[in-house]
Formats: sequence, C-alpha cells, structure tokens
Amino acid sequence: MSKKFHVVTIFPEMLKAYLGFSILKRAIQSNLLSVGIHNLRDYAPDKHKTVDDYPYGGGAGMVMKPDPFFRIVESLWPEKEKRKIILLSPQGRLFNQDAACELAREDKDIIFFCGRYEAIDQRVSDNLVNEEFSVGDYILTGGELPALVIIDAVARLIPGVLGDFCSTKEESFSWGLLDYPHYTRPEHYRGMSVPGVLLSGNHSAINRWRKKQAIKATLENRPDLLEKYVLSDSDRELLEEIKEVSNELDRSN
Ligand code: 4GX
Repeated sequence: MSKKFHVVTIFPEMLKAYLGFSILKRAIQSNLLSVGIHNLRDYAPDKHKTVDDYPYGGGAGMVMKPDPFFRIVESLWPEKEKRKIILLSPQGRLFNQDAACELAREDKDIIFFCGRYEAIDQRVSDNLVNEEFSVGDYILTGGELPALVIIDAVARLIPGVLGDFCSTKEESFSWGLLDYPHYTRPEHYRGMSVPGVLLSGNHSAINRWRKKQAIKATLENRPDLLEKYVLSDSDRELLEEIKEVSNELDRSN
C-alpha cells in the first residue's frame, strides 16, 4: 500500500539527486513511497535517440515528438485504468495544497511527463494525459522541478512519512492563513529579543498573539487568502487591532 510515482524525463539525474536526501530518501527506503525514474530517450527508436523536432507552422523553439511518449506508456503502463498521467506545464491547473491532498488519496500510479523545449506535441496531451498542472505563473526550463515539487508536497501527506503526524494539521495552509513567526534560543540575539508573550507561559495569550500575527501576515502578503477565510468574532477583533495600528502609522507618515 505505498504511493507509486513515475517520472518521464530526458534528465533522470536531476530527479535522483533530490530524491536521495532527507525525508524523501527515508520514505523511499521504508517503502512508504516509490519513485520510478525513466529516461525518455530510451524510448526514441532512431539511432540518434531524437526526442524533439521543428514545429509545424514555423516559429521559435523545438517541440517534443509524440512517439517516445506513446512508446513508453505502451511498454510500461499499458492499462489505462491503473495510471494517472500528469503533464507539467504553465498551461495547467495551478497546483496547491488541495491538489496535493487529492493526489495523496489517488490509488492509481501517478506518472509525470516532464517537457523540455517550447512544447510537447498536442497529441500527447489529447491521448495520454489525464491532468495538466502548473506550479506557478512563471516559465521554467523544464518540468523536472515541478514534478519534484508535487512529489515533495504529496509525500509529506502520506501517513508515516513525517515523524510527527500532527505537524501537517497545525501548519498554515490547513487552517487557511499564513504561518505566524517562530523563535528558538537564544532569547536575546544581536540586540534582537523574542516577543515576551512567548516566554510568559500564558497559553491563551500565546495563541491569541499567534493568531493575530497569522492574520497580519495574511493581510499583508496574501489578502486573497484572507477573503476566503471565515473569520470568527475574536478574529475580527484581532483584525481591527491590526488595522488600527496600521492607520496610526499612516497618520504619523
Ligand atoms: N509549472 N515549464 C514545461 C515545457 C513544456 C511546455 C509546454 C509541456 C508543454 C512549468 C510551470 C513550466 C516550462 C515546464 C515549459 N512542456 N511547468 N516546459 N510553471 O514553466 O509546470
């Protein structure tokens, strides 16, 4: 009952490097996770192992040929019902924590197609791909980092992968706000002190401070998240306090 990922790429070493460390390495060693890495060039039938070609219609850049993708799928994952093929591209659905949860629950083997160059022949998307994801609105040089991003985000949701199961419940995205600031020893460092409330031992005051800091960070950096978040009455009070301070600062400037 372990999660099975496969990655199709022309740069297998890029993925192997990242998967060989820390939590993912341990998850793979303990059979909670498996990641098959496949070199697309091995499925290019010509003697030069060609995976790209010029675009029909002209224009800049190269397009990945369809044949190696069809061949690898037919030889490794012939049964449509047992596979979920994901294409990484800027045209895809934006990957987020909800998508990570969906993929963590998926029973089928998850196969990532990592493109290089400008594009992949549309017939690959139309016939083989089940879902297209983007990891953000910027252009990368290939789909390898996005595949690793998704594997990483999904892996830590698999029971047993993180030592402390509770740590996934408490973190920012599961409660819809950004995280509050954290501190560790020493209490005084280069003239900077830890906020007194965190040393007070007053847990309701600490929780109130953390919630206020979380609302403040979200208001400043991700107002879109704050709009979706359902504020309780006490959250509204904290938000008023934050806005009060920011108005005072505005008036003094
Ligand atoms: N989130 N890229 C893929 C090549 C490509 C283009 C079109 C398939 C179709 C990206 C992103 C991303 C750059 C990876 C273009 N492959 N992928 N590559 N942002 O920018 O996922």
